[in-house]
Amino acid sequence: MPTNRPAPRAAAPDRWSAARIGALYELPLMDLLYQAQQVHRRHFDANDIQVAALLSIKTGGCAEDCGYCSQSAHHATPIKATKLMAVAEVIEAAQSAKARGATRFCMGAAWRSPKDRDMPRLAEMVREVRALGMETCITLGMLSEAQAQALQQAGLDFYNHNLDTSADFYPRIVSTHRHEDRLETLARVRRAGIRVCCGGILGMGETRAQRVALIEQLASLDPAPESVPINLLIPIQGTPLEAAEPLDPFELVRTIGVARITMPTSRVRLSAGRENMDDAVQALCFMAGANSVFCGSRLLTAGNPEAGHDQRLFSRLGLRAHAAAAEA
Ligand code: SAM
Ligand code: DTB
Ligand code: SF4
Repeated sequence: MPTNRPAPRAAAPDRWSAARIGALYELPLMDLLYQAQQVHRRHFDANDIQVAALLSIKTGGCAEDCGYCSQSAHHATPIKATKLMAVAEVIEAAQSAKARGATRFCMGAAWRSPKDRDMPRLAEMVREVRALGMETCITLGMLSEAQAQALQQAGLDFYNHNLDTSADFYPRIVSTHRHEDRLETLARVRRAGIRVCCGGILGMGETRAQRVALIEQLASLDPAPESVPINLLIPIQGTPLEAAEPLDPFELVRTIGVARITMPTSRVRLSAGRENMDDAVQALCFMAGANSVFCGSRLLTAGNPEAGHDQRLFSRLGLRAHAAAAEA
């Protein structure tokens, strides 16, 4: 018998549980790629790729002990510590990146967290890069509420702060801060009204279950990060992870596909590790939903493919560099 009772409330939006994410990983690769492409095409132009440039604005001498990082003062790597760059130097680098086709400019500092006295200079960098019409992203370590607000005031588009791996594996990689500290900074960035760039590193010896847990945590941030960098470990001599077992490239492809499906509107960035990656593997990553890369022969301290190589690859694949940048 028909009733005039209101229809039951719509079910709560899908939560990506570990079981559901694990099931995506278990799919035959072709099925996972097909599903990821369908999701990708609903939200993005499948042949569009964003080109980002990266600049280390303060290199080395970091107090933290992240086991993968060339810039930690705890590891014997050849990286020399530098002071925070002058604004003019940063602008010059941003202008030349823009001339090479980058629409996003990411600035990275090897800090546990910035000092308050550095904030005015950092804010100026953000303002000036943005005035060039580029999208801005910065990564400075842990932030206080006031520091996050100062960056927002300067017009920062994205703050990068990675969870890097699952909460249970994190203490095996870093001992000088906690996974929860990362979450607290992410919450401050959100409260300040800055979009979040947050992802991780694969190939540090984590299990698939730990990769599942990382994606589960990223996808259940509310809202999910608008930008999700997936880094493949670049083993750095002198770090505890210098001899890490290389990851099966198809596991990287799967992780990108799973990130695409679980975070459908986020830009998934194929970040560190492309220098040693086969072009065909990169093409599979783009097919799985990656739609941004760093261009230029250096990341922060490690190598990256030459611009010419990337241009040829994009042209062989019919990929077009994304034109839109930040609204001035
Ligand atoms: N100090 C800040 C922090 O830790 O958030 C910002 C700089 S830190 C170098 C930025 C990110 O680079 C890390 O979170 C990590 O994901 C990535 N990264 C660093 N070294 C890497 C390596 N050897 N291989 C792959 N990714 C790496
Ligand atoms: C991110 O997730 N990857 C970029 C960016 N955010 C800052 C950094 C990659 C660093 C790779 C190692 C190096 O250059 O030292
Ligand atoms: Fe420092 Fe960031 Fe490197 Fe960790 S990842 S050692 S916090 S620069």
